[in-house]
Amino acid sequence: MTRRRRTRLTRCLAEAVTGLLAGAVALGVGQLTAGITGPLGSPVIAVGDVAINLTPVPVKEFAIAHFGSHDKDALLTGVLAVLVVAAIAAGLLAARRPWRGLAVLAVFGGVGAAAAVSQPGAAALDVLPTLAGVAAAALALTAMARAVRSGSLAEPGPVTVSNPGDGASLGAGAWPGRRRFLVTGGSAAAVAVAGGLSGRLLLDRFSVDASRARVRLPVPAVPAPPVPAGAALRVSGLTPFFTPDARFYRVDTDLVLPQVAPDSWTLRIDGMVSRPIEITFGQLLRMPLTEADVTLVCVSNEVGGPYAGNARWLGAPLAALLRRAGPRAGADQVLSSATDGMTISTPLETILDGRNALLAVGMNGQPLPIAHGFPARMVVPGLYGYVSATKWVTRLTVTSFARQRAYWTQRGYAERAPIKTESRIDVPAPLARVPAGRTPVAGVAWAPSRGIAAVEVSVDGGPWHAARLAAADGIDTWRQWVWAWDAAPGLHQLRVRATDSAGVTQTPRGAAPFPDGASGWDSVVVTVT
Ligand SMILES: Nc1nc2c(c(=O)[nH]1)N[C@H]1C(S)=C(S)[C@@H](COP(=O)(O)O)O[C@H]1N2
Ligand SMILES: [Mo]
Repeated sequence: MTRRRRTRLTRCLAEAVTGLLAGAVALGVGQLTAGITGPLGSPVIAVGDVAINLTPVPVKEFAIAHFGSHDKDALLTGVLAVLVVAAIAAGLLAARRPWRGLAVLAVFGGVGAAAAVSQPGAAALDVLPTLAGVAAAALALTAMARAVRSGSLAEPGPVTVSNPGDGASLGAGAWPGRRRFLVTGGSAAAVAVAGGLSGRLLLDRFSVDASRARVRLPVPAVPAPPVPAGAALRVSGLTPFFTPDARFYRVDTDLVLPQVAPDSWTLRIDGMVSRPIEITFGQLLRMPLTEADVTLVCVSNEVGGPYAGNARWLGAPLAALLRRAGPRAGADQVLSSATDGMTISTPLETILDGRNALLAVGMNGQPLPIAHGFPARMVVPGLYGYVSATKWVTRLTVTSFARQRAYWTQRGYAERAPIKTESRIDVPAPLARVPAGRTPVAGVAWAPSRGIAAVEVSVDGGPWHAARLAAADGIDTWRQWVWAWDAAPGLHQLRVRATDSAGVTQTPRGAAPFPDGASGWDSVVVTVT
C-alpha cells in the first residue's frame, strides 16, 4: 500500500471513530441527564419501548419464542446496532460537510425525543436527556471532525513524522491532525464514560427497592390450605411445585421496570359503578387478605414451553372490592390499567364467580418483587396473564367489551381466554440419552380453575399409559406427574396429554399461541442406550 493510500484509510477510520465517539457522548450525556430527570427519558429505552408497542404480533411471538426472556436484550441490541451504523455515517459525513453529520444527529434527536414523551407517564421534561445528549454529541462531532480535517488540509504526501511513536499508535499512516484528534477524541470518550457511569448511579435514586424492603405484609385473614404432603414428587429435573421468584417467568412490555412507590400508589375503581372508590396501599394492607396458590400462564407459551409459574399469592379479594363500588347493569368487563400504560380486559363475571381473584400484594411470603408488579397486581386463576394478571395496577374501570378494548385485544388476541389444559414433559430432556431399563418420565400438567384429573404418556404413538399424579393442591395449581417407563434401546418418542376435571382431554390439534393460546401434545425424542 502506498503511504498516500494508508493515510487516506487512517483518516477514514478516524472519521468513523469520530462518529462512534459522538454517538457514545450522546448516550453518556443522555444517561447522565436521565439520572436527573428520571429513567423514562433515556433515549435508547424510549425508542425501544416505542418499537415494542409498534411491533406486529407475529414478530412479537417470534421474539418471545426465539429469544425467550432475552427478547428485550435482542430489541435493545437492535436499537444499538442502528445507532452504531448511524453514528459511523454521521462521522463520515461530518468530515466532508459538517452540516450533514449534524443533520443525522438531529434526525435521531427528533426520534428519541418523540419516543421519550410518547411513553406512558412521561412528562415534557423527559425530552431533556435526548436533547442534552444530541447537543453534546454535536459539539463533540464538530470538534473531532475539525481535528481530522485540519490534517487533510495539509498535503498527505511525504509526511514528516516528528514523533514516530504517535504514528504507530494509530496503526498505519500518520496525518498531521492526529494529535489534535487524539486529544478531542480522548476527551469525548472520557465524557461518554463518565456520563454513563454517573447516570447509572443517579438512576438508582428512582429504585423502590428500599420502600419494598420496608413493607410488612399482614397475616392472611384466609390462609391457603396446607399443601398436601404428596404435592411434590422426588424426580430430579422435574419443575418444582412452587416456582422460586428468581425463576418465575417474566412477561411484560417494559424495558425498564416500573418503579411504583407504595406511599403514592392508589387504586381507583371507576366506570360503570354506583360508588367510585380509591384506596391507598395502607388501606389495602388493612383489609382482610386471602392467601391462594395459583399457577400463572402466558398466552405466548408454546406447547412444552417455559412461560408458566406457580406461586402463593396474598391479596384482597377483587370481587369484594368491585362489589363495594357496585357494578351497574350492562357492565361485563373490568379494564385494568397500570403505570406502564398496559391495559388488560377481564370478564367481570369471571372475577365475580367465586374463584380466588385477587388484588395481590404478596408472592411466596414476600411483597411482590418489582418485576412481578410491586406494590400490587391482579391474579385471576384460570385466565391467561394478558387478560387477568395486571402488574403495577392502579385503576380498574368497570365497562363493557362493546365499549372498550385493551392493549392485546386491540392487537387481535381473544377477549375471552381461559388457560387451555396443557401438559409438559420435563424429564427426560429433549434428545437426552437414557440408560435402558426402568426410567421416570415426568413433568407438570395444568388446567387452572378446573384442575387436572389424569395424565397419560404414549411411547412411539403406542397406547396411552396412565401416569401417577402428585397430590392436588387445589384446582388452580399445576400438578406434577410421573410414569415409570421400561425403556428399550433405540430412538423413542414420548408424548403426553392431560385430562381436566371437567373431563376434557387435551386436544392433539396443534395451534399457535395467537390468538387464544397454543394447543397440541408435548413430545420429546430420546435415545435409549
Ligand atoms: N403492567 C403490566 N402487566 C402485565 C403485563 C404487562 O406487560 N404490563 N403483561 C401481562 C402478561 S402477558 C403476563 S403473561 C403476565 C406475566 O406475569 P409475570 O411477569 O409476573 O410472570 O403479566 C401480565 N401483566
Ligand atoms: Mo402473557
